[in-house]
Parts: sequence; C-alpha cells; structure tokens
Amino acid sequence: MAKPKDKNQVFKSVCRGCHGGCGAMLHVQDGKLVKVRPDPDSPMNQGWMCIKGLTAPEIVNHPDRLKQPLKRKGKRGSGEWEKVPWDEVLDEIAGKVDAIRKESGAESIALGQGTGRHHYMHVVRFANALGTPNWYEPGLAQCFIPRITASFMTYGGFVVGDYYGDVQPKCIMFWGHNPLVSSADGELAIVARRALNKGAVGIAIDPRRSETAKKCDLWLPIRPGTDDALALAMIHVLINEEIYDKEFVNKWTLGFEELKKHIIPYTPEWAEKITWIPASDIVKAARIYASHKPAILDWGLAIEQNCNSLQTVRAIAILRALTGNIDIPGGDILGMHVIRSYPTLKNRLPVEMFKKRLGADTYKLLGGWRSYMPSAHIPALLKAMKTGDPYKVRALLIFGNNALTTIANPRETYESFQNLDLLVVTDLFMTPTAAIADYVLPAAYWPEVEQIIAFPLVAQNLVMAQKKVVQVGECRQDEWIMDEIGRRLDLPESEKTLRDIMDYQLAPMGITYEELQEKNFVYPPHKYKKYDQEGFKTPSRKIELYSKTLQKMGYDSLPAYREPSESPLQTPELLNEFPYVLTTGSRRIEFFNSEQRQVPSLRRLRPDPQVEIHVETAKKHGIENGDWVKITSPRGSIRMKALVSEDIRPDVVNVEHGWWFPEEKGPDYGVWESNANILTSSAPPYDPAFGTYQLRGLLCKIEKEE
Ligand SMILES: Nc1nc2c(c(=O)[nH]1)N[C@H]1C(S)=C(S)[C@@H](COP(=O)(O)OP(=O)(O)OC[C@H]3O[C@@H](n4cnc5c(=O)[nH]c(N)nc54)[C@H](O)[C@@H]3O)O[C@H]1N2
Ligand SMILES: Nc1nc2c(c(=O)[nH]1)N[C@H]1C(S)=C(S)[C@@H](COP(=O)(O)OP(=O)(O)OC[C@H]3O[C@@H](n4cnc5c(=O)[nH]c(N)nc54)[C@H](O)[C@@H]3O)O[C@H]1N2
Ligand code: SF4
Ligand SMILES: [Mo]
Repeated sequence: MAKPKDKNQVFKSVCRGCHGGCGAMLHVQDGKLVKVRPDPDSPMNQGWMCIKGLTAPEIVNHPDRLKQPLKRKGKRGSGEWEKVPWDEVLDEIAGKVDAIRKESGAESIALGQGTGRHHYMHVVRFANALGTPNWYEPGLAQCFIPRITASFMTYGGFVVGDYYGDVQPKCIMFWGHNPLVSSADGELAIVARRALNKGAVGIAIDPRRSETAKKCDLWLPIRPGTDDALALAMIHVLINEEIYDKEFVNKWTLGFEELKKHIIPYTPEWAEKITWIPASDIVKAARIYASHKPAILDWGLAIEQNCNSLQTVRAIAILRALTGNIDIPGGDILGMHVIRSYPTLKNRLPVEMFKKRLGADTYKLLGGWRSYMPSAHIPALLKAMKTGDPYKVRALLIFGNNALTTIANPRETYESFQNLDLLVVTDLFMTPTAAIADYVLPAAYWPEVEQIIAFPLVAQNLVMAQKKVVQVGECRQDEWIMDEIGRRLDLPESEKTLRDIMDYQLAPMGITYEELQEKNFVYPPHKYKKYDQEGFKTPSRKIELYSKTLQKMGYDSLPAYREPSESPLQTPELLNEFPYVLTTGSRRIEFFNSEQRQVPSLRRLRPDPQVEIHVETAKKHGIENGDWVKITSPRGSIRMKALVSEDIRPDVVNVEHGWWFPEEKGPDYGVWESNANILTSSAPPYDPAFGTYQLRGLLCKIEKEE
C-alpha cells in the first residue's frame, strides 16, 4: 500500500474511471477513501476531473460491493451463494481449470475481459501462459483495434491529437467522436474544449449534434454507417482541387497515383446520395481541413462499429497523410513508447495453439499473425461454447466484463454461457453476467490497485503511478488473482510478481515502480517529425496510401465503400416496417458503459435509459419528451424514455447502451428490458479483416408505450 506524504493522508494517483488518465488527489481517513479531487500538477487534466472520477468514493465504499469470494450453492442463477476463503476458492478454480485443460486442451478454456482496465495486458499474459489462444474483449473488433491496426499499417505507428504541446491546432475535425463527453483514449474533455475555446475551427461528423458538435463551426449530420463514403469523397476533393500537401505527399507517401485513379468516381455528389450530407458541405469540410494547418483529425469509435471497419478507418487515416498533419506540433503525433511494452509472454503460446484461435483464420487482423493484439472472434467463441464447433469451449474466466449488456445479441451470449462447465466472474458488483457464474470473485477498484498507467493509450508519452491507497473487504487486484491461479498451475513465469513486471517495463527510464510512486509521473518532452531521421515504421519507410501488406492478405489495398448490411439502401424492403436508422451507444458523462447505475449521485442525474428522437419524428408518433417508448428492430424490442430534441437527424434514432437495473431482482437485474444489444445482431456479414459486427447503422421503428 502507498505511504501518504502527510497526516491528512492525501495521495496522488491516477483516475481510471474511464480510459482517461486524470491525475487525482485521493483523500483517505481512517483507511477509507472519502474524497477525490483533481491533481493541479497533472499535465493531463490540468486541474479538472469529470463527475465519474469525483464520485469514485461512492463506488469504493458502496454497500453492494462484492467483498468476499462466492461459490454457487443452488443451480445457476438461483442467487444462493456460499462465502469461501480465498485459498480455498483459488485451489478449487485452479483444480477445475487443470482438469479441463488435461481433458480437452488449453484452447477449451477462454478468458474474457472488459475495456481498457489496469489489468488489460495481464489477461493477455495469463492467456499465453495458460496456453489458450481464446481471449476476448467486447471492444477490439468493435472498438479501437481497427484504428490502431490501420494506423500501424498506414503510418507505422498510432497517432493521437497533439493537445498537450505548445502549438495550438488551427482546426479539429471530430469524426464519430464526442470527446467532450467520452474523454476517450488520449483526448480528455478538458483539452479538447480548451483547444476549441482558443479558436481552433471545429468540424463534427455525427448524426447527433453532440456536446462536441455544439462547440464546432461545422456539423455534418451523417447517416450512421456511411463514414467510408464520406471519407472517400473528402479524399476526392483534396486531390481534385489539388489542395493536398504536395511536398509531403511526394516525399513521404507511397501509392498516390493509384489512389488518385481509385477515387475518381467518389465525388461529393456520389457521397451525398449515400451519406445524406449535402455535397457542398462535404466540399466545405475538406477545404477547411486542408487549409488550416496544423490540424487534428480526432477520430472516434463510431467509424469502426460497422461491417466495413478496416476500410472506413483506412480512408480517414489517408486524409491526415494527404494534408501532412502527421507528427507535427499541433497535428496528430506518433507515440514515443517511452517504456517497454507489457511482457505478455506471446512467445509462450505454442504455434499449434495460435492456429486454433477461434475466427483467426478468417478475421486475420483480429486474430492472426499480423494482428496488433491477437484475440478470438466473439461470435465464433460463443458458437464454440454452444455447439462444440470446431471444438468445445468449456470454461470461461471473466475479469471485468458485463457480457450480457455489452456484446451484441445477449440472448445468444446467455445461452452460450449456460452451456459452460465452468464460469468464473471477477467484478466489483453482482451483475447479470456474474449472477449466472459458478464463482464470483471480488475485484479491487482503481484506488485499490498498483499499476503503471502510460498515456495517451498506445502512444505512451506520459507514465504515471497508480497507487493502492485503501483496502476494501477481501477485494483483490485482478492481476493477483490471475497470478495465484497461475502459481497453482505452475504456469511459465508465475514466480514473477507484478512489481517485477512493472520494474521491467520502467527499466529504459532508469527507475523502479517504487521510485515512480515517489515522483507520481514522468513526462519526457515529445520529439516531433521523428520520420525525418528514421522514416515511417512501415515496410516502405513511407506512409502507405496503397497497402501491399493488405493486398497480400487478400484485403483491399485502397479503401473502398461498402453499404451496411441492413440499411435504407441495402434492405429497402424493410423500410416499411422499420423506417428509422438506428445507432447505439453514444457515451454519457455519468456512466462508463454498463457501470455506475448503482451510484446514487450519478443515477439521480440520469435515472432512466434514454432514446433520442428528433422533435418532428416524435410528433409523428405522438411521443413527448419523457414518454416511455418501445424501440423495435428486426431482432427484438426494448423500452426507453424519450429524449426529444432537435439535436439529431429526423431519420435517426439513438439508444444508450449498457443498461441494466441493479435495483431490480436477480439474476436478471432487468437486463432484458432496456438493453441496446437486444436490437443489434452478432450474425454475419462482418468486416472481412476484423470480423466487426454492426452496432451503428441498423434499422428500427418506434412506438409510444401505452
Ligand atoms: N450496442 C452497443 N454495445 C456496445 C458499445 C456500443 O457503442 N453500442 N460499445 C462497445 C465498446 S466500445 C466497449 S469497449 C464495450 C465495453 O464493455 P465492458 O468493458 O464489458 O463494459 P463495462 O461496463 O465498462 O465493464 C464491465 C464490468 O467491469 C467491472 N469493473 C470495473 N472495474 C473493474 C476492475 O478493475 N476489475 C474487474 N474485475 N472488474 C471491473 C464493472 O463493474 C462492469 O461490470 O461495450 C461494447 N458494447
Ligand atoms: N463517460 C463515458 N466515457 C467513456 C465511455 C462511457 O461509456 N462513458 N466509454 C469509453 C469507451 S469503451 C469508448 S470506446 C469511448 C468512445 O467514445 P467516442 O469515440 O466519443 O464514442 P461515442 O460517444 O460512443 O460516439 C461518438 C459519436 O458518434 C456518433 N455516431 C453514432 N453513429 C455514428 C456513425 O455511424 N457515424 C458517425 N460519424 N458518428 C456516429 C454519436 O452520436 C456520438 O456523438 O469512450 C470511452 N469513454
Ligand atoms: S475523465 Fe476519466 S480519468 Fe478523468 S476523471 Fe473522468 S473518469 Fe476519471
Ligand atoms: Mo470501447
């Protein structure tokens, strides 16, 4: 446990209430976390924190926190549990894992986790040590992996907006992204807001006039799922009007002539018919982005939750290259990678096991050799649990994922989980997913754990110490739980402690975790234009507009458009019954995915799940603000309260994701009532490279509930 600097027991640490990394002051009294405030010295959040971070004590001290390991007594989901000491529960779980491993092979044991937690890479390490290729996270193909992979393939590294340097961006194009709410992956709300306040011209591409769009100069209300067409048309404008950065393109890019020929048909007029954005606005946005340098192109999740995720992200990535906005002050910068990457023991996974990864032979950029972080394809994994095809997955150990809320088609997830011989869920609370497990283990929340947090995610310029400042009940850090199981199974490198791993990662900086705790954070200055010395870290040392690597893998070497599989253009026969385009999951400041519904001061602010509907559309259905509405897609129905406004396209309906009701009766806790994923589908077609399923840009209808 960290030592306080003074009698008042105030610790500096880093908030992980979301993917952000806000420096935080944790106030502890009598061993209890009583208050969280921003750390004014943090270069990231600069004296600001969001409401989720500030209310962290409500989670830490929540009366419903899981505080002891539980073992199922009655049948699955009966809600009858027995409290078991750690030693006993770990022995039992390790014993069962061992037996299944011996009977059916390590591939029959899967690991699951949620998004961006402190223990993220440790799950990957545990999977490799255990010898199973099958781990999942509900993001990945649906979140961040397309952006990371396309960045690496195009520029040889991941880019983030340079919000933290001395030079201000002159323009920011927010693409399917609402950082003023989501503070996602490197761009905290506070810095994006400040850049706009300081005069950067803002462009927002979003079917909703989001919090970010409201602060922008130009809003392009796009039809969900058609970002590929818009990006192609913007490339067309840049090349056709010759407003790209010729010097940069000549010197640093590969395949410009091929691209130039390729985009001839993708005119703004062509894109208007697909995206439903006026051609004149497409031209205007492209001109603003090209003429304001430096510019940040801040892309978000919405560009990858569709079945053309690779090509959508690639097309948008090319816009940065054409304008030369890469690794320059105030533009999009390539990461510094100042610490060693997490030792995930990837070489310990036998080759024959690598080949058995479910879905990897088809979705090669998700699970194959070229994948940034190979994982299993969720639909294939769920099928293997249910049917035994191509082999039976018998056990699942989850570390922080409320699968029944966050994976598409929760009924399928439920049925697959019911078929398991062993389900272990580690979480903070009894969720609908934990309630159907055989063992439920109590996890430590971020003020209760030690880790290194390198930020922005993937780019790693700033290195911060996450400290353990309190101990709650018998809660344990996920890494500890995995290590304890690992030791019982005598897995490779199980003698190493978490401190060993952290010290190994920090070695290039010449400090240990103990020393990092003292310093709180280390923030080396950014080196711009690294490519001037080394070129880009791609096979050609240039930015690859045309990708030979993708071509060799059988994917399109230049970005192409593909209409969503269920949409007004693709399935017009459905429009009579389902006249609206559905999008799901736009973030809310109060909640992180399926979390915080049990936190009183946050739930008070947003007591009910909401469906956003345009005023004109609501009127047609006799719906008023606050009415309960039934939303139906070809797969099912849910209910949410109407949020009627002019801040959304009249032909689009947006539903929140992650809803369940901790206050309702278990084991379901209302997970079938307002769960966005009842409307979505985990069935093909998927993105050909990542296996992404469509979460944004499906069809639905709405009715006022009687
Ligand atoms: N329809 C639709 N579905 C979506 C999305 C969408 O936009 N639309 N978004 C998708 C995306 S991008 C993502 S990343 C996923 C997110 O999906 P998840 O990661 O599953 O979502 P969370 O609700 O953030 O976290 C799951 C659980 O982790 C627990 N938890 C929190 N901290 C810890 C910890 O330190 N240890 C442990 N063991 N547990 C912890 C929480 O209590 C919670 O029950 O959802 C996806 N699902
Ligand atoms: N407060 C809070 N913060 C979070 C999270 C949270 O749940 N709550 N979740 C975290 C996670 S897991 C992630 S991945 C990030 C995501 O954070 P962001 O990348 O900001 O993603 P969203 O808010 O889901 O969606 C961004 C915008 O996309 C719009 N949109 C919807 N469909 C489309 C479309 O087809 N095309 C375009 N161009 N726009 C569309 C939505 O209206 C929304 O305003 O946030 C992280 N941070
Ligand atoms: S933005 Fe994220 S990291 Fe910052 S205070 Fe909010 S929850 Fe914590
Ligand atoms: Mo995500």
